[in-house]
This record gives sequence, structure tokens and C-alpha cells, in this order.
Amino acid sequence: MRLEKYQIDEHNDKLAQQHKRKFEFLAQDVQGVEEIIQKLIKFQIAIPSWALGTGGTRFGRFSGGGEPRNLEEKMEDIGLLHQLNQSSGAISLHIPWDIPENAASVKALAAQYGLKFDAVNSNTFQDQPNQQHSYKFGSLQHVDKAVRKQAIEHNIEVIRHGVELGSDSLTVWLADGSSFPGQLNFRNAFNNTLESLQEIYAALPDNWKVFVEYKAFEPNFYSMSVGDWGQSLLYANKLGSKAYTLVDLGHHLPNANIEQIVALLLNEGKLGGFHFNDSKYGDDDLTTGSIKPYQLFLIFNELVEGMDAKGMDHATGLGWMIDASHNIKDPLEDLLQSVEAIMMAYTQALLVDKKALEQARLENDVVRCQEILQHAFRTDVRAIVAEARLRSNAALNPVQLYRDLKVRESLVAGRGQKTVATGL
Ligand code: LRH
Ligand code: MN
Ligand code: MN
Repeated sequence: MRLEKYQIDEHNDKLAQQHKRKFEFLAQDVQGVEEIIQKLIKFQIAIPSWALGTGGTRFGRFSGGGEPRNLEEKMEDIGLLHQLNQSSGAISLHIPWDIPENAASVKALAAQYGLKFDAVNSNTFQDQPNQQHSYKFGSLQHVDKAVRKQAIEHNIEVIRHGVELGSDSLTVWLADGSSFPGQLNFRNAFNNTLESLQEIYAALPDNWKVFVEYKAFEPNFYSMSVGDWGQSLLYANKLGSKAYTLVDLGHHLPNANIEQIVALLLNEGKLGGFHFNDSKYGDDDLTTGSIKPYQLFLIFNELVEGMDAKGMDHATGLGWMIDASHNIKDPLEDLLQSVEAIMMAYTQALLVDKKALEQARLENDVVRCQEILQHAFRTDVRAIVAEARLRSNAALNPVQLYRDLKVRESLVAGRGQKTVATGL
């Protein structure tokens, strides 16, 4: 399914007057609003192929119907999102959940939808049918070299798929770890993991990056072999200049100061990218910005400040990905909400008066520091984000248009009620 240009235009025409009033009112008070809009237009967030179906739970999966049945349909769904917001111009594949058998035709289809291939993800946390060795006791860390070798080869295979599709990064997330004290020799697990990562690293093309994603717990609950940003950074530093740390917002122990982690990784030149989501308890994979929007803003505040200090391009300097999946929402509506929340946090961060903040810090004026940050955070920037969409021929209100056009109903009609997309 594709939207027709007139459908977006009609929707925008209906909302035009109201939008104009809100935007002009806001623009009066925002310095450099044009520059902000240009930055928003450039900023693209990759959609994970595994977020297009209902999932994210070990318990029941309640499909809303019309889920994509293959990679082509997943691209179709992301193509729809991109038409609605023009900010979702990339797809992140998870292999073997996605198997791009005919790379040339997959690439051609992606181009039709205006999609690029973001990081490719390997999967050594599940056993696949016909796999020789099991990952029950880990993959890259495994005590048995044959298991490690199998996991290394899988990662190299994923790189090969990525190269064919025009991706330029690999994300490695490991479930490796232990669930009981005594189960693992921590040092051996670390050294095995490092050695395995080094073999994968050696297979990276020159222009590629590898992102080492950390996670504090789950599925292992006593130790994780890439359990936090410190361990990830150790691996990344030992691997070399193409290796970076990836921050998934749901992968920390409760109350971790993620914005500080982000600031320091950026300072070290070792921040690779993000998996955006939100959480109340653990790796909840909830809609980005749905629980802690202030935290998301504070993270973007560090990103904008740190990237500007290093002269990095906001849109291309890091990998921007969503990693969320849903059990009760329509996954496409959910993704529209996540993208919107990210764009809002980015806009608010661009509004922060950095000079005044630095001055207030020098004067130890703590109250003023808070005022400056919260002034930006409490600004309702939705009309600026909507204006950026309008100028890119996207919808002023993507969720509303999605509903008005009964997109889900059409997908159900075309694909059936009982379809299940691959993923968690
Ligand atoms: C692990 C994780 C990792 C996986 C994805 C499916 O919790 O965040 O990024 O690849 O979920
Ligand atoms: Mn993740
Ligand atoms: Mn996760």
C-alpha cells in the first residue's frame, strides 16, 4: 500500500490554518527557527524491522492483524511511515529474522520507498533450525571454541548481507552471561568474547563500524558479558577505531544517569548510536518518550552540545535507531509516536540557550541552570516539528491521517487478520 500525494495534501489543507496560527505564534519566540527546521528535515530515524509486528513480551502476543509476512512487506510498512512523517527513511534488519535472499531486488524496493539500510543486527541469542551448536550457554563467550566459531561466522555472514544492501554498520548484542554465581569464569568469558569480536572486527569493510550493545540483565540474571557501558567501552577500545558503544535506553540498571553516560562516550569519540525506547522497570521497550520524556530531552541536550563541540553532523554522526516492540498498540502508530517524541526532544535540545547555560554554570547559579533547561523542555515544540514535516510533504498529523485513511484496515484486508511478523 502506498499513499497518494493528494491524500497527504488534503489532510494538510484541512489542518493548515490551525497549524499556521500555532507555528507563527511559536516562531516569534524561537531564535533561529529556520535553522532548526532544516536540521529536523535532515534528521532520520531508522525503524527496526522487528518492531512492525506485535511482540515485546514472553507471554501472549495479540496480533492486531495485517502484520508484515516477509521483508518486502516490512519495507512496505516503513515506506508508509516514511510517507507519513518523512523522518523514517531507514530500516535496520535483524538476521536471520530477515533474510534478504535477493539483495538486488530488496535494494531496489527500498529505493522505491526512499529507504536506506541502517545497521544490520546479528542474532546469536536464539538457536535456529538446523544449527549445529546451541547458544544455550552463550555464543562469543562460549567455553567451546566450536560454538564461538559458529557465532563468529554468523556475524561475518550478517556483514556480507549488509554489504550487499549498502549498510555500513553491524550491531552486536549478546545474551551471553551467566545466571548463577560460579557458572562462569568472568575473565575467560571476557577474553573469549574479545577474541571473537576481534575476528568479527577483522571482517569489517574499511568504511564500516561495529556497535557493541550492552545490557545489564536479561536473559542472564547474574552476569552479562557486555553488561554496561564500561564493558562495552573496554571492548570498543581494544578492538579499534571502527568499534563503538551502542546505547539502548532500556539496558541500564534502574535510575542510571544515561545522559552522563552519553556525554562521556561522546567525549571519548566512542558513542556509536542509539536504540531508542522507554521503560519504567527494565528493558520494557515501550514507546520512546512515553514514560520519561525529560530524560530523553536531557540525553538530546548532551548530544547536541557534545556533537556541536566535536563538529559532528547531527543527522549522520551517530546511528539513530528505535528498538521498541508492542503488544497492545498498533505497531505503526506506536512507531509514529516514537519518532515524534524523538523529534520533539531533539527540537527542545536545539532550543537550549547554551551560552547562557555555560555562563550560569560558571557562576554556580544552579537555579538559573535549571530554569534554562526547563524553559526549553517546557516549550511546546510540536508546531515546529509539524512545520518540518509540512515542508517535506509529510503529514501535519501522521497518526490522525493514518487513522483517517484506515491504513491498518487496508493492511488487514490485503494480508489477513492472522499474520505474525518475525521478531521477539
Ligand atoms: C536486546 C535488544 C537487542 C536485540 C533486540 C531485539 O534486548 O535490545 O538490541 O537485537 O533487543
Ligand atoms: Mn536494543
Ligand atoms: Mn533490549
